[in-house]
Amino acid sequence: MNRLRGLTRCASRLAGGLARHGVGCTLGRKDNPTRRLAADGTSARRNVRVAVPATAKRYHISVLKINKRPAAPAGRRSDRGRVRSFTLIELLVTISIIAMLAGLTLGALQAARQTACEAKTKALITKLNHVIMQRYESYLTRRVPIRTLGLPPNEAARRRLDAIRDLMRMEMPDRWSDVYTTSASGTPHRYAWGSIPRPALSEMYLARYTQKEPTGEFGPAECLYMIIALGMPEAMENFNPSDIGDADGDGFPEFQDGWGRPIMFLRWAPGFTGVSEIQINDPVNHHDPFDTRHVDPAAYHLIPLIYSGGRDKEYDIEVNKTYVYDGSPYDSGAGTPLDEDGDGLNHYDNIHNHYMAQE
Ligand SMILES: [Ca+2]
Ligand SMILES: [Ca+2]
Ligand SMILES: [Ca+2]
Ligand SMILES: [Ca+2]
Repeated sequence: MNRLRGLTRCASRLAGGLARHGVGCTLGRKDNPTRRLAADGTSARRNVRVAVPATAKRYHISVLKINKRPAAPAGRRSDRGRVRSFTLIELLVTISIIAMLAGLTLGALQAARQTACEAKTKALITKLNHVIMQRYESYLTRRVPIRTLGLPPNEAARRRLDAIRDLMRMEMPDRWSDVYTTSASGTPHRYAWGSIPRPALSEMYLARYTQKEPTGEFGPAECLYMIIALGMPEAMENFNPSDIGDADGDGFPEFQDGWGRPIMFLRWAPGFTGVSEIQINDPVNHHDPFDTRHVDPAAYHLIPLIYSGGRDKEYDIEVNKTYVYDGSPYDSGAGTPLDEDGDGLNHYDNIHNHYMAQE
């Protein structure tokens, strides 16, 4: 019993000492605490057991939460509820990470959009190539209204070749001057040989032109649309309304690429020979198929060029607007890479049919 009293006094002194250091505790029997010492209103507790002999009744000291600083006054937020603010560096790092992630996302979206534009352009040029080449190759067997009876074979072949080229120019114009003028030395709106009226399709083009005069911009693209819309109306079902627009608002539509720019057209593009993979300046091995008797020894196979400016929307391909056909398809220089705006050649990203025609 004396030992128990001694132990109680010891525990009491310990609790008092803790209380002087801001530690709240209770002292009493475990199942019935009898005294509370220096309680400060906190809730969390942990137990400190005091070793006692096995014969003694168990006492325990419950050590309440240790408060190093006084409890917050009423009406003031405690540490637990206080929101920790960011430092400037943390804020800048966070903004940088967000900007980097946003940049990556926007970059991926932009790349996907460009890929979609390229795919649309390639698909459209493939269709245009199919339609135009059908028309172009039909001239291999087209009859022309010229008289060659009694002429030497080569002379007859020469006249027929000239007439076919005249017919192509009139039925497949790639500039408005092909519609409203004639060859530099020929009869207006007629074949070079003889006084033969221009074909009916060419008359339709002229009527369309005189109805409302187009602006000079995008003439080759407007001619491409007109060739198909007026000359091959059944082929128009291959195209969607979204493939067609009027970039210069002159009432003469154009087929438009994935970037909304007109798709250009050159019936003959001799200057593109150095760029093309299928048009080779080799009159011997790639002779003009319309010249069956080789009456034009320098003539190599010309293939219509259908092209988009590509991602940068710049064509940088010579059209030679002032050129007027005068009997030779090879002297216009049309199709030659040309720095139109002085910022360097931008034709490398162009999309055209001189690659895809091989696929
Ligand atoms: Ca125009
Ligand atoms: Ca137009
Ligand atoms: Ca380009
Ligand atoms: Ca350029």
